[in-house]
Amino acid sequence: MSQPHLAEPAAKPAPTLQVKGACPHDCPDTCSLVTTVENGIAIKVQGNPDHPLTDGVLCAKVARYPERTYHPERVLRPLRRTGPKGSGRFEPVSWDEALDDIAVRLKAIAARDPQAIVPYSYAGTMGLVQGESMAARFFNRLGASLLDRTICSAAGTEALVQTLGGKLGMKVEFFAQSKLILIWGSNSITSNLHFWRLAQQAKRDGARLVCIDPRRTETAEKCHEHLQLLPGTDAALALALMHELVSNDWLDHDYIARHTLGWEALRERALLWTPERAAQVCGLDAQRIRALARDWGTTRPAAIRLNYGMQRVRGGGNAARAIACLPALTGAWRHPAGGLLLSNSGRFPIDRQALQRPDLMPGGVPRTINMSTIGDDLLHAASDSFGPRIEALLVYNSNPVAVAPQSPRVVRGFARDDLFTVVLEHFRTDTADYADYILPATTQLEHWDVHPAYGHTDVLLNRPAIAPLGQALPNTEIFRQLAARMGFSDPCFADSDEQLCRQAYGDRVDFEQLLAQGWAHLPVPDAPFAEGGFATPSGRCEFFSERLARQGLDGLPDHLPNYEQPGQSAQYPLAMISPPARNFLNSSFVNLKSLRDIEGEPLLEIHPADAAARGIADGGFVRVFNDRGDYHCSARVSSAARPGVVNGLGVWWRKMGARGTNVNELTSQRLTDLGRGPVFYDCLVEVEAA
Ligand SMILES: Nc1nc2c(c(=O)[nH]1)N[C@H]1C(S)=C(S)[C@@H](COP(=O)(O)OP(=O)(O)OC[C@H]3O[C@@H](n4cnc5c(=O)[nH]c(N)nc54)[C@H](O)[C@@H]3O)O[C@H]1N2
Ligand SMILES: Nc1nc2c(c(=O)[nH]1)N[C@H]1C(S)=C(S)[C@@H](COP(=O)(O)OP(=O)(O)OC[C@H]3O[C@@H](n4cnc5c(=O)[nH]c(N)nc54)[C@H](O)[C@@H]3O)O[C@H]1N2
Ligand code: SF4
Ligand SMILES: [Mo]
Repeated sequence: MSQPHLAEPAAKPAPTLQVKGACPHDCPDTCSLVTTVENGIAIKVQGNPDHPLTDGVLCAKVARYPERTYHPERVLRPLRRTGPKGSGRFEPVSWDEALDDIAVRLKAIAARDPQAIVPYSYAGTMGLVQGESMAARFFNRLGASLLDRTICSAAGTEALVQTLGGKLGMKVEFFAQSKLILIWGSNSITSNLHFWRLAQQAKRDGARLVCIDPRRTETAEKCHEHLQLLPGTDAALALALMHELVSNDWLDHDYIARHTLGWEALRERALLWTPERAAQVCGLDAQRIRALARDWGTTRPAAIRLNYGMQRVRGGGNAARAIACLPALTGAWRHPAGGLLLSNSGRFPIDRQALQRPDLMPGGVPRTINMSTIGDDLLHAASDSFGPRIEALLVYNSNPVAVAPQSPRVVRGFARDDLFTVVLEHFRTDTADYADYILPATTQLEHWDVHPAYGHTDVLLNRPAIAPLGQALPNTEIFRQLAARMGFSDPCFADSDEQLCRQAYGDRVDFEQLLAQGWAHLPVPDAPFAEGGFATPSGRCEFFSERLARQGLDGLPDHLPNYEQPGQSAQYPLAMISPPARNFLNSSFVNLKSLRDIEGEPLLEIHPADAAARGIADGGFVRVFNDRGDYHCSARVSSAARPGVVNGLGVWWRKMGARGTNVNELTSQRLTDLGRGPVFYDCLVEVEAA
């Protein structure tokens, strides 16, 4: 625990507080925070040394939270647009003026059809309270369109649901005891730092670490082995591993017989995937596939840390399904340090009925808008199949103009003069520039919340450490006040944030412990599937999914080639992926100078051979383009990129990038095989020196 500032030359000792909170970001680690407050000012944010997984350590981003919180560009008053959309010209107005006008506008639209109003929110905060609680009640009561929140994890989620029965997996702590860890589609040092510490512990105890990633990331460099496959070819690799498990009989026949479904069919499918065939598809050497199969088939305990990076392609759902079959084949689940972890967020159900109150919906279930196609949807005319044209958009906890695919379409949609847009934000993001009203929201240091995690199995409470800055209000309070103006009188609109925190888990979590300690372990089993007990309809690990077959889909996992495959187009010969930059979190933190200075500028990594063929020099300015748009940035000539694949590190604010562009200028709005998720990493481009 940090010491109060003793060196301060204060006449009287400053009242120093240490307040426990939770990191709100969309990161698997969900760290426990300790904020040091002096005279009402947060001076330091540190990792809680008493929370085992956080262990006193934060990433560089959140360690800079005071810089973000007290940033001179925080929006601290409601703002009304005065210039054309996108111009960023606003004037301050009072809360009453803003909320009264917003309510009048929404009432008029709702009188025609409330489904013309669309909420747009994602993972600015993962909190259950400042995320979908009061906001969801508001939109449910209004009868607004529903939002399918697909932008991050939809394909992988659906894959886990179909295969294991839910977002369930190993307890992360046990990775420290694994003897083989496949880090698959994840740059752990960047995006899952506290897992990486466990992997390091395992490595010191003799574990072998293998990274499977098209990019030579900082994580790949520190693993014993790196399989630098082509993007979107993971299912082929997984099937070839199965081929070898079968051929060499590295199978746990007892586990397969008792706890899986569809083995005969999967076996036949796998036998079609010789290592040679997969090697061609993946751009790998067949011998290395064989060696990896041997490792997986003969090492105990063996574990896979899968992350969402590999499911952002056409076949992402099938690929995650194929990988999720691997632990059952070898009985890896028998040991707590064996199996797989993508997400554990389904481990302990949240009381969403209580938080979101779907029973408030006035009519039937409204139409659903997929957040991953917001560009097209904003430009969609009314039709029988689509429903009403979108007339109003209320954005909170998200920056879609920067993060949603195919931004030229997104920008056109947001620029519509007949669209009424309200953005609840901390900053004037790319999205806020298109708002009719920007409403100042509190940050994590200023409000209550409760946080489940997807990379571990603790729940955390976030207490406000400081009073709201300026006129900022929590999202909940903004929707409470809007609800009052809309005439929504259900008593649930009066629930306080602390009450909402308690409702999230009801009495299944000891709230007094959360208040006292800041976090609580959830009661979850150490080895969830040691004795089977999968959450699927059959109770087995479903290699074959009857539910998928009934939807007319393949009941078995297979390799589905990318929509945009390298070699397919002479015009656009390079595949582009756009994984996260280490010092940003999606588009958050891009406006923090200290972090932006570390990242430097928007970059495209390109292999020396691809660069040479195009006369591109390291550090030179390039135009990256396809039929969807142009992205301007600097080239980093590096073998971090494999030949034929370029890496456009994300996700910069457009207005801080060159010529007002970012990497989503190029990505498409096509959707994944399962879950209707985005395909950010399924994208062909060409690059030229500019
Ligand atoms: N610092 C930082 N941390 C973050 C984030 C961030 O933006 N910055 N984002 C957060 C969010 S929103 C999420 S969802 C999580 C998870 O975040 P993810 O988006 O999964 O992030 P990464 O761990 O970087 O994993 C992506 C990795 O997958 C690789 N990859 C791309 N295509 C393929 C493919 O086809 N196959 C395989 N095998 N690999 C592929 C990329 O090169 C990259 O190294 O991390 C969170 N943590
Ligand atoms: N090309 C490409 N695009 C990607 C990705 C990629 O890898 N490549 N990753 C995708 C992924 S995995 C994800 S999850 C999405 C994420 O996209 P978003 O969900 O949009 O996440 P952020 O970019 O972090 O933006 C969150 C915004 O919410 C605001 N915010 C934070 N807390 C609060 C709050 O309490 N109240 C209010 N009102 N606002 C708040 C922040 O200031 C920030 O501007 O991006 C996706 N886009
Ligand atoms: S972003 Fe992740 S690693 Fe950083 S403080 Fe938050 S939870 Fe921890
Ligand atoms: Mo995400």
